Amino acid sequence: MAFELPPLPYSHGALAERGMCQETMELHHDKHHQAYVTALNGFVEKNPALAGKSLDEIIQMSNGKADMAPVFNNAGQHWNHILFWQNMSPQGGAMPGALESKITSDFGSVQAFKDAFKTAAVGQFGSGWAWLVLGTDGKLKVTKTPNGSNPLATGEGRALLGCDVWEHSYYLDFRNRRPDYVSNWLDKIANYEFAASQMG
Ligand code: MN3
Repeated sequence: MAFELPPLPYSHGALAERGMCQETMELHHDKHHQAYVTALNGFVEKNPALAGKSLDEIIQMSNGKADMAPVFNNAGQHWNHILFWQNMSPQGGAMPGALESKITSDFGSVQAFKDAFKTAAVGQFGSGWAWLVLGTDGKLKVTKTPNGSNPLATGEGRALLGCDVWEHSYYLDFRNRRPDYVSNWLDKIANYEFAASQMG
């Protein structure tokens, strides 16, 4: 059973007024994410060891193996983008009380969380991701990963929010201004309702 590109949970233009235009979404979802899925399916077809494995299993099997780096990168990016589309909303930016309380408890304040997330996102040299993770110690933390890696691969905990800081995610809307993209994403686009639902 081949991996498939999931449909967006909103229209391509749904985030345009919030700082992510329709063309960004068309390229990012329909072209970039599709390319990761197509490449991953190609690797699975050629490698019997990958046949029938789940996406999580493929990420864990290929993690840290130099000869499987292309498999890991494409599987990781498929996993990351499945989460990313759910991590955004036309009603983004509003934080439910339970998550706000947890963030205030673990970071000191919502602003301190946003500052830490922005520092991670801006400080990721080159392509990668910034994450809000529920750690194995039960505390929220902010992490970053390069390229297609993610908290599943690093074992740092459960990813609640992931922000794509590859240039394809922001260049049409913010050009080279990654800090402005991340601030806008946290304030107007991030789906904190979804993040809260993942705390479990
Ligand atoms: Mn991307």
